[in-house]
Amino acid sequence: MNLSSPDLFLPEEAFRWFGPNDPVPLAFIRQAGATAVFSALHQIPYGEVWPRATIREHKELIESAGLRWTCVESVPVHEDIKTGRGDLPRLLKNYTDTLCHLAAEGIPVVIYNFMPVLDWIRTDMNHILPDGSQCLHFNPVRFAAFEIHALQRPGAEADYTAEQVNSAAAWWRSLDSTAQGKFIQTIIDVFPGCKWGLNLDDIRAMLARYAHLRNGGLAENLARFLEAVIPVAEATGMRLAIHPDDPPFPVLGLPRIVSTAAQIETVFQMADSPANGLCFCAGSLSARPDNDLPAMVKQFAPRIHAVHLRSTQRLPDGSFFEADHLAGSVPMPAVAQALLEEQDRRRKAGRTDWQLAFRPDHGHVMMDDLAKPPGITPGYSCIGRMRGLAELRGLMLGLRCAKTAAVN
Ligand code: DNO
Repeated sequence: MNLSSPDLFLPEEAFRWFGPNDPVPLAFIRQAGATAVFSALHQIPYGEVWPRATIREHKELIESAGLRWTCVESVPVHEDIKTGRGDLPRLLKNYTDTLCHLAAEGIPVVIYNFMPVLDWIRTDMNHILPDGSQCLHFNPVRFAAFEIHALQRPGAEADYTAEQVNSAAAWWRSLDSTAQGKFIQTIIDVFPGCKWGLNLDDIRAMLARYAHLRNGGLAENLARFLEAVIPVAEATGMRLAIHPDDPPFPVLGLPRIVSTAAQIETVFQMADSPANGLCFCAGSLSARPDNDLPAMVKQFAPRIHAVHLRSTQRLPDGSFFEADHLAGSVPMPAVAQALLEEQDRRRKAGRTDWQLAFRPDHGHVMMDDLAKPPGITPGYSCIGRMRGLAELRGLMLGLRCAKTAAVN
């Protein structure tokens, strides 16, 4: 059997690329075997239009390295759209203009998220695993220390057990002021691809802007966003993919609306269109024990437009770390199988866009990467992601071969 045969109908392999300043260059991505990148114009401030010429330049850069730009990750949603205040008509028009420009350049998928204030959150970017490699880690006690002692968010204690509050205080006291400062930056400097130099007062101000939102307010604001952007996506042949909350439970006393199957279903109902789809992020969703990942792939399959594959290991105290791609709490073979089946269904239905693209999401810092100077975006090391991609590629091939063998 020819393992590179197009008849195996495998998903497209992608890597995230943060642009010309990414310490992992396009050439390495190609050497890892990926054929596409998920990329964005990180230099453009949130809320501004992405000019078509700048999109084209970025695309040409990617293509000149022998890769394709098939998915934008992300066109960020401005905080005013999430809070429902400010010059919404201008912001929504800017977003739809950006979609039109991307569509005109032939880029079909856009990922975005609707997480208030912060994108993904971890409490340790260099958690050392028994084999000496490093991964990202979330510990609720340390996050409690951030909320209660660093941010001093009123009422934060009420979101934790007495034991967690006590442990958080003890842990916070064990840090000297340099370590406290470093820990705070770990939490607030997590906007992928950009360094904003935010401080605690900035976060307090951002949080205050959500204070007026009643129950359901964030969902209403997402519905307003979808009402504006989905018709434009439909008209231009663009597919939008919302990224789940990471972690998939409430933090900082803020609402979360994309953490569970029921919530994703609600998002789909807000605009009942194939253009209103999902970025299936296995790692994010897996940090919640009641998310059944293979079942979620099956439930949302027709509207999955982008895929992030990684795993987390949940621990009894509510913490989790990012495990190897084929280890941890995610039943990756069943997830991969469900994705392959969705591709087969799309092909049978005669869809030309049957092929899904996945990227190995995050990777451990390991081997030579451990000795590199700081500069790698947390989670986006080269070697660890390449290991993940290689393992996922092998898994998909194995599943395909097993199917072919069963048929013959
Ligand atoms: C983290 C990423 C997220 C994702 C955005 C999408 O590594 O998966 O930052 O790109 O949330 O908008």
